[in-house]
Amino acid sequence: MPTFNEAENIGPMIEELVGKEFAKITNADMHLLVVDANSPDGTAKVVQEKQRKFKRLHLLVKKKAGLGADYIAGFKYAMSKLKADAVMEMDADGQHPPRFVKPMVEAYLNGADYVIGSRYITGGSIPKEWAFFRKFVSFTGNLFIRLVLLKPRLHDLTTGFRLTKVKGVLDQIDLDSIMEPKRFAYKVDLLYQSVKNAKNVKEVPLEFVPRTKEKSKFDTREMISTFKVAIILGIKDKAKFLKFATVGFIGYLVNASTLLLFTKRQFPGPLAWGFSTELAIINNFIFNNIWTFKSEKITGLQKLMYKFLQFNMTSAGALVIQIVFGSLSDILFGVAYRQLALPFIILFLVLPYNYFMYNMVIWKSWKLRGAKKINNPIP
Ligand SMILES: Nc1nc2c(ncn2[C@@H]2O[C@H](COP(=O)(O)OP(=O)(O)O)[C@@H](O)[C@H]2O)c(=O)[nH]1
Ligand SMILES: [Mg+2]
Repeated sequence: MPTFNEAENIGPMIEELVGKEFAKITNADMHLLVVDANSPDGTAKVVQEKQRKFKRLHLLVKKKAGLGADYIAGFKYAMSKLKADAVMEMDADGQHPPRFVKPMVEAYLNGADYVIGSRYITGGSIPKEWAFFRKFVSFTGNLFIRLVLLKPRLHDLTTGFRLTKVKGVLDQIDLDSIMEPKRFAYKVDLLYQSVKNAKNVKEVPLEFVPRTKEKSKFDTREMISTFKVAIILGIKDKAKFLKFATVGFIGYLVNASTLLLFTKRQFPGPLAWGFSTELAIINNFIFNNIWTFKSEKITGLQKLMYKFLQFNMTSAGALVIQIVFGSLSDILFGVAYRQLALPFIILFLVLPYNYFMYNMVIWKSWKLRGAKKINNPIP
């Protein structure tokens, strides 16, 4: 729990979290580590007083280095000094109500290695008091990051309330090279890397409540840096994208050459088009499977058949896009512009569509258990 000038909030927070909530969690050894950025208002003193009452309360006071950097110092302390099995991120100002800690821990005990306290799933919420514009920015900003990072299945990528298993997830991340450690944007990079390492990601609802005193430190600069991190992470996967484009191009060559061959052999029109297109689809499926998405390679005859069928359906979706937007272009610009319209439609619609579907449907690499199972009894 990072603090900067939270002297008023930290006392009641410790009482509620350590005193009340930790007592309800009987099958995990819960500790609170406060990482104070040398707050001039005496936050650390309040914590020290509470330490006399609570044995499982720890304090790390350090020079203010920004939220991300201070969190990282906290993670390192938790891993090396406290031998933590998992760490949580949580604000001190009451915006993350302590009663949501227990379901997060339950999700972890039920096998999740990364748990997201989510404001955008059923049961979660952003403050009703927020003005419409703020709600809009929060939701669309988050949606933008979901799409850029190709993680539309996760609903809250910017939440500050999360649980990370140390072994296999946090200990695989190079914490010293996290992007934007001085800003809130570090959260997006940390999430991206954690989700990559995690085998079982789970979202648990969080009711995000408004801050009681003074205003938020999140401003336009923070927002821009958050988007920046998302975009950089998004294009980091460009090696994969290049392979995808190469396979697509080879698919085109297969399509064109076999069409020529079938035309020479005087196949009936629909057969020539149908066979050559299907050969291109088969080519794309095989090479994407063994090359572009080799780390998510589909194996086993049954799964291959199922995925190949799905792949054909995805390709049919691309066909629909071409028909709809091709016809639209015919109406708007006339048939004479078809040769110009085609590359535009392929480049800006079909390619992103295919890439998205391949990543999210056909070669989906990560597993997300639904939020339904949150209330499972702890085994
Ligand atoms: N250690 C540390 N804590 C910080 C820093 N900036 C903010 N915090 C704490 O981080 C939490 C979230 O900050 P807050 O201003 O409430 O962010 P917001 O809720 O997103 O507007 C609070 O507990 C703050 O006290 C910092 O630079 N260092
Ligand atoms: Mg806050």
